[in-house]
Amino acid sequence: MKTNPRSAFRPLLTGLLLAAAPTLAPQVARGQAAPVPVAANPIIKDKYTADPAALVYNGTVYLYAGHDEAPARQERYVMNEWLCYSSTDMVSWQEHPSPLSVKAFAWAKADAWASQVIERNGKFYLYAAVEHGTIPGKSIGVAVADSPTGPFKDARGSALITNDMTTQAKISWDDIDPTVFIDGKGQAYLYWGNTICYWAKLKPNMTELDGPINQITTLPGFTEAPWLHKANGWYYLSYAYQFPEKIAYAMSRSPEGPWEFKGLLNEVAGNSNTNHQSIIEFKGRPYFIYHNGSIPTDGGSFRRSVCIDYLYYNKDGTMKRVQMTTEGVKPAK
Ligand code: FUB
Repeated sequence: MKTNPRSAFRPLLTGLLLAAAPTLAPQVARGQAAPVPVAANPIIKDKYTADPAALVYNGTVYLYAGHDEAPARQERYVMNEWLCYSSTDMVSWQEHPSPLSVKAFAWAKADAWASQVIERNGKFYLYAAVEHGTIPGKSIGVAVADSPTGPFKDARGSALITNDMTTQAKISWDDIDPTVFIDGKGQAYLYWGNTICYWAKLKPNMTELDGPINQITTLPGFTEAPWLHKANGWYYLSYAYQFPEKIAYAMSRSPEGPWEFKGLLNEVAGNSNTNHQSIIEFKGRPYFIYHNGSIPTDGGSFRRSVCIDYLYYNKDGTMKRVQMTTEGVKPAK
């Protein structure tokens, strides 16, 4: 397998997150110490969490994340399982037992990379990227559960997407970062990729492709981490842009495109070369969920942490640039 260039990245971005906290500028009298902010971000501090994907279901937000387990100073991904948290206010998060590990996919050999869960007809489908055991390269598996907290079981007994199904990219890790979406007519779509953004329809059973694998070619700087969401009649395709990653996005009137590039949504996240967003609306407010590397002192590109900040739309449907903060969000009512 070719070396992933990101493993050689040396982060130089420490402090970006803390620098982006304008609400921390109180009226401080001469000689008085500035108040210490209550840091809601990162939202989980006892584990390193990465690649957030949130699901809103029955008044609760379920947050799925990869588990960064690399020891301090090891600059490589060590990820063996996915994690699951839930909240009814976006501030208090309850941890659930790990819903899935790489071992649940008997055909896979390593790397519990990015995932997303979606509900259909009372079943919960978890799509995740893993390293395939016999077909060189990354692949995408799908697991199913009766509850959003799992436990999930391999839904096919084989990968849904393998590297030999997408030969256009000359890297072995282009089949990662699945995002799944069901439109108003009940058609399900899977989008994924690294360097190339792919998409395909899914059959109603959610475990088989329903047609060819397509490419989206109008996403400048596409690196990875596509995320599909809909708001106000628009479809939004946000994605990790360039490397180190910012988040950019495109808009369309259809989940099949054409996609019009709209620019940047989020800057490089503090002390992490990846960013990996998830966008949801909960109790009437849009949220931008991402990861950074800000946990002192060993946080970084391979020990990441999930953060949440508000997302705002302009009147014309475009999205305002996200302001990453230490304080995070207030309890949703
Ligand atoms: O967590 C492993 C990889 O890092 C993900 O697949 C990418 O999106 C990046 O966050």
